[in-house]
Amino acid sequence: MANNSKTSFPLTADVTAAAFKDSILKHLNATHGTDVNKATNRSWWDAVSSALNEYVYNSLSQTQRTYFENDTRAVHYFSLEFLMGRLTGNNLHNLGLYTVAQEALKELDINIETLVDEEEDMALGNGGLGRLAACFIDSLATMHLPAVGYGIHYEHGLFRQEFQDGHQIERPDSWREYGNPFEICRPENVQEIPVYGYVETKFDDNGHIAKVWHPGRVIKGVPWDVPVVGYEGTNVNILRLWESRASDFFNWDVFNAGGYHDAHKENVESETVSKVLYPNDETEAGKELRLIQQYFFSACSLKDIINRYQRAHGEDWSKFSAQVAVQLNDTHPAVAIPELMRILVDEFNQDWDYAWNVCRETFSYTNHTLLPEALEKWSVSLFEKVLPRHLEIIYEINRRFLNDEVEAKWPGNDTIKSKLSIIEEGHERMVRMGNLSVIGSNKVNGVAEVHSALVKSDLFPEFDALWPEKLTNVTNGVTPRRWLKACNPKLSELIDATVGDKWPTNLELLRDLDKKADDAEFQKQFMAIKHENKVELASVIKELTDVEVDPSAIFDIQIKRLHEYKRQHLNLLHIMALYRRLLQNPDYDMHPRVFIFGAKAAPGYKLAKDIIYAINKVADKVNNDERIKGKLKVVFLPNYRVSLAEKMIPAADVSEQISTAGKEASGTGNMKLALNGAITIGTLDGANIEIAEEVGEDNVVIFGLTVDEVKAVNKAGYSPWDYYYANPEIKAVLDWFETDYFTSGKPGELASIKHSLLEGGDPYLCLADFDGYSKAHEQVNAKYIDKQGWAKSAILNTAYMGKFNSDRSIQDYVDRIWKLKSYPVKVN
Ligand code: GL9
Repeated sequence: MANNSKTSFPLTADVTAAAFKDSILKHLNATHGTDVNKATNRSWWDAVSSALNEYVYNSLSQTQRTYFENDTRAVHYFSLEFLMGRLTGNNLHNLGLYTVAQEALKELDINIETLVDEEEDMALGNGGLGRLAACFIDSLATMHLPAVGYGIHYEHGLFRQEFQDGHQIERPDSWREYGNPFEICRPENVQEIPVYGYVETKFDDNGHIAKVWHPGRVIKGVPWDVPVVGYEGTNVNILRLWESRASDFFNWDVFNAGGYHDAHKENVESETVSKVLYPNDETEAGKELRLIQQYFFSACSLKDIINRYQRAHGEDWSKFSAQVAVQLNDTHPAVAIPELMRILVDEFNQDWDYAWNVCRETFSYTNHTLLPEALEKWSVSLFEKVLPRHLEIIYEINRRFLNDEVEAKWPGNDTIKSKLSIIEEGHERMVRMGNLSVIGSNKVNGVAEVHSALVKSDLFPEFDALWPEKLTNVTNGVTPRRWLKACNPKLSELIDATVGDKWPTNLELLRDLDKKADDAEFQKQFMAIKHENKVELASVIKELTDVEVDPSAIFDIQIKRLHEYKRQHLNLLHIMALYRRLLQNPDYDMHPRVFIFGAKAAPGYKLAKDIIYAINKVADKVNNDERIKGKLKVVFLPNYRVSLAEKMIPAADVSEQISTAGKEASGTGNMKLALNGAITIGTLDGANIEIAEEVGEDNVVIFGLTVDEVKAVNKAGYSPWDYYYANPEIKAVLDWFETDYFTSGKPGELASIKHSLLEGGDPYLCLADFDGYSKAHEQVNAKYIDKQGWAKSAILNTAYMGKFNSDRSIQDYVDRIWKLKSYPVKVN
């Protein structure tokens, strides 16, 4: 590498390693108050971040000024989760400063990789939904689109996972215990958010009804801005995260009146709102605090948007929906709909119909799951307690919707009315946030073709009949900056040398790699890189689990939240079957395999935790069994998170995407793995279907029941016992769970898995798909042994993943929903 090499981006073209080094040294002292003799890794990381931020802040100011001066329409992405991961490497890459920083640090005798490992992941999300939000804001900034991400500044992100004797233990995540260099507090934009209390009905002089909400408490929202650096660094957008604090003026009265305890209690309760992220995965939280979180951040964000709007347009609301698009990431922020109604009607005295039009043109909603347990509902009584005025507004929205729109379409049809009503009648009346979201939005999208089709046909068929244009699809995507360029530098270099270096902003350019798919020399280079990545992952595995794995084995990876529908236990059943085959026949023909898992289970999800425990126990046994001669290894890496994914994905040969058809809305890990040259073994579910279409059927291994077959099986009455008795291997493996073979001296410790698959009815059809899955794995094995054939398929996976770029997803949102213009910033 040339000394003092320069970057290739115009913005940072003149930055030399020498200059960057000087900047690091300057900040080490001037910003962080230490010096080269005392500096710890943490101080060096701080200093590098500060040096980097000089460029970030310059672009940030100019971007915000450009948007303001052009009075741009902008999208506001409302999400309870942003799973950002680490920012140092990402921001260096996006500014084109990574190599410069690497060189500068080398001169200081510091390894850049050790340094970026100092950074805690910003884990303000659970999984795919939160990571999608992070990829989307990266694409928005890269595509020079005016956008703000809005969310919660959780003090604790997703829990840290440890294993104790194979059991998952949750530990608090304190990602910003000692500060975070990538966020800026903005006291000038603090908001006050009322909750609780009661509504008073008043009559004005003309006899008009006015509703006055007398809140029981006010929570202060303090914004923290995280700059979102687009690729090439010209546009820097903002992710604004709200921290809750006790409101000053409200509680001092209580305090002064001698109620120290009461004031303190209220302070604590207010600060609790942004304390923790709910660790649920596709389950409804159903907690008062969660509803308050949803309202708190939605209300803060709307006030913030309205303040900005009013600076340009005063109280002329006619341009509001032309300037402001709000995307609701799932139903979590749906309470923003009645909140905007409340602001327009109660605070700015707008006519109901007028306000309702503004609302409907402003909001759009993305549905991320069909699982009934994830469709949010709040009890009417809770709503009334926390947000009494919003409940009234919801009733009015609902009354007009049912009486006008539904009645016009289906006169006198009470069955349809009760299905479409925002209020679910029953022994406890509930507010259906999904229905509210559809009724209050102008577009509703699913996240992959098959999922969007099911949203129309199964979840919201009547809404689709009522508004045929409203329901649409935007297939998910992932940012190739983080998920190829930054995480797989060796492959990225090879790609640069083969198709040029423009692919990070135009992933379709990878298609040209297909010309090299049959080229023996290129195959060798491609697979050599995969091998080096596997060697690196092997050392991570050794460090984290003390298990030695052979990088020439097939690395077969399943990484995602732990959930029955994702079927980690199907993977486990198959591993146990392989183990059994090897025990029965030591010459059983298979290329050595390493099955690698990463997954957190929701703390209250008992069976998910049992599955983790079972995998760990089977791993212990298998990994230490000399009889199978190292042909089979199983590892479960603890604390799966974004930064660990970045180490696992480049090293995968096989990508496990084995959800029951119809259950995984899209998946995005499937995209990251295929992009890095892994071959998918998967069901026809979510985006797997589109991946198979893009990469071609020779380059994926598909198995299992289709969506329609799953429906048919369930309709006919599925009995897992049939498979148990018909297939001796299934029976043997299931019975194994009840012995103490894997839990010496403690028989029955793993029995809950067998139980769920038999007496429990096997709701996700593991046994029905077992045989197909097992045969698919034989196919994978045969394919791997054909070295050229495998290399070709791996290359073609990388080559044909262009569609799954999150820039393409964002372009679809822009064309179909947001109608935004891009404003590339000229930075000087
Ligand atoms: C999810 C879906 O389950 C995934 O299939 C989808 O890829 C993502 C993003 O659209 O959304 N919906 C959902 O609730 N989660 C998803 O991953 N869960 C978590 O984020 C934990």
